[in-house]
Amino acid sequence: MSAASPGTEPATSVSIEGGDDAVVSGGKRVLLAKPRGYCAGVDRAVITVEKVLEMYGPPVYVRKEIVHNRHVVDTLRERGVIFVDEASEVPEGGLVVFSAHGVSPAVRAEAEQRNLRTIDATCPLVTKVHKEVNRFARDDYDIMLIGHAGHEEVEGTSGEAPDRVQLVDTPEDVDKVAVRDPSKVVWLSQTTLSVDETMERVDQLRERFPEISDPPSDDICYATSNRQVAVKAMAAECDLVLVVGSGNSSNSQRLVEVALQAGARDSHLVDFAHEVDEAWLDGVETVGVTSGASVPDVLVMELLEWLAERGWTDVQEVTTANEKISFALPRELRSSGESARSSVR
Ligand code: 0K2
Ligand code: SF4
Repeated sequence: MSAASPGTEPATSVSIEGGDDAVVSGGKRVLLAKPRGYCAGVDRAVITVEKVLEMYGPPVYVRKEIVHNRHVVDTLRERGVIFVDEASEVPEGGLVVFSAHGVSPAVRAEAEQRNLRTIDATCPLVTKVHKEVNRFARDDYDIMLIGHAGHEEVEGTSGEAPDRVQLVDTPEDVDKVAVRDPSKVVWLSQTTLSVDETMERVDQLRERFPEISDPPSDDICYATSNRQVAVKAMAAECDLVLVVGSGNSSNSQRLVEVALQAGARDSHLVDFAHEVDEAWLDGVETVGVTSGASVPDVLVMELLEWLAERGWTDVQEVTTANEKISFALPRELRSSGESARSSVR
């Protein structure tokens, strides 16, 4: 994995800002990770749905959750979005948005067959992995796709070349894969995995297939890895790390695991501040706070208020990188919203 992600300015050192230990009683403090929350692909996907609603009016259909966040999905549903599991649930001729996690060619074909109008909110960094799968399949490679079984992104990516892609999720999966020619094997990955766990899987694969090729560029995206670096920088100082994010959000779940592996005494994933169990705070002085790439920052602000009401008023931001990246909207929507920011934030 490269040291600096594209679109990211690495902080020259870990900076901690905003605290004043002298005025804090009982050593209670919050370390707030930066970067956290919305990535460029999520912002683009949420704006896409908002623009489609604005331009065409409800009902707008979205296949699967546009991003894996309960608040975002509930808010858009209230505005007239109908979330469906499959394109087959959209009325003939209707308008459907594909989620940020991407879709397989079979899903596109089904939509076309039903004469659906489609708008694709797949993150460009997911599309990049689809293109890699196509390229290596064309060159007749066996592709080891490291990712979580059943995750929508993995279903879409492997659907590009189902005969050539084998999924590697658990350590045991490495023993199960079979290749035709050990000199023509490549590993690719889901964008939202734990960087460290992925490298463990790669090491295992390399033991079996010493000639395995690496992806042309990192598949785990800048946002996923930056959020892991930030939580790692503060975890060892934290008695508790609270990660705001939904249970089905891979990158959010990974932040809990990374926090624990990096030395946090305890860590939990919560959708909303009211889900924090007061018992988690027993004996706690330093609370770390971060959020997944699909999480509007308003939810983090609510958690900080909740903590402040209980004495954690000293908030120090721990900055490990400054993200500058943004993506253009899907072509169909560009003229009306190029510089917009999503309102569900
Ligand atoms: O982390 P996940 O892939 O489960 O997805 P979200 O929580 O929706 O985060 C945005 C990532 C979307 C595509 O990579
Ligand atoms: Fe794109 Fe990464 Fe965000 Fe997924 S987490 S939407 S790949 S930027």
